Amino acid sequence: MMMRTTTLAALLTLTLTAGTAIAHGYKAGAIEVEHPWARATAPSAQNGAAYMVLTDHGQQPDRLVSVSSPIADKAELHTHLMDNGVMKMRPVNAIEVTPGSPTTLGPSGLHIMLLGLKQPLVKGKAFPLTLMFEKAGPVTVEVDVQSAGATAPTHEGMADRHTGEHATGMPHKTN
Ligand SMILES: [Cu+2]
Repeated sequence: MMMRTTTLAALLTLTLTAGTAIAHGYKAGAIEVEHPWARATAPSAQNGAAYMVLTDHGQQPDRLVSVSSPIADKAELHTHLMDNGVMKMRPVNAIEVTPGSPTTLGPSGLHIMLLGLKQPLVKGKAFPLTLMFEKAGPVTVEVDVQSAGATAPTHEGMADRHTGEHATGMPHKTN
């Protein structure tokens, strides 16, 4: 038991300091996971989100059914919905991946929610995230942490829907 814990800790330390100079695509069976990334979080932030592109190179549709990461208490599959003119996040049971039609997870759309962060997401670092596909099985990817942007997701709904490239500057305070 002792040894397992130590190994896991060593592995975690290694991956957290590995940085971004790794070729950044992963495969699970016919599923390709491209450029997993996240936004840096404020030190006080409880939650973060991870994004990526999922491509199915096979013949059959597949589904991302669960996610986990050692850096968060819990990880969920989420989408954004408009509710009375306010963008809100909702958990979904699965994210579909269809041959010939890549599924993009990104700000203001489908995303992986990291709940109860054990440490802030720091720009320039990376963290492991395990994706479980219904057919293709599990794959662990390294998520690159990029700059915070002006509108890091919060869990209560997002006032600013335009979270794209022009977002710069201060990390969003989430509590
Ligand atoms: Cu969310």
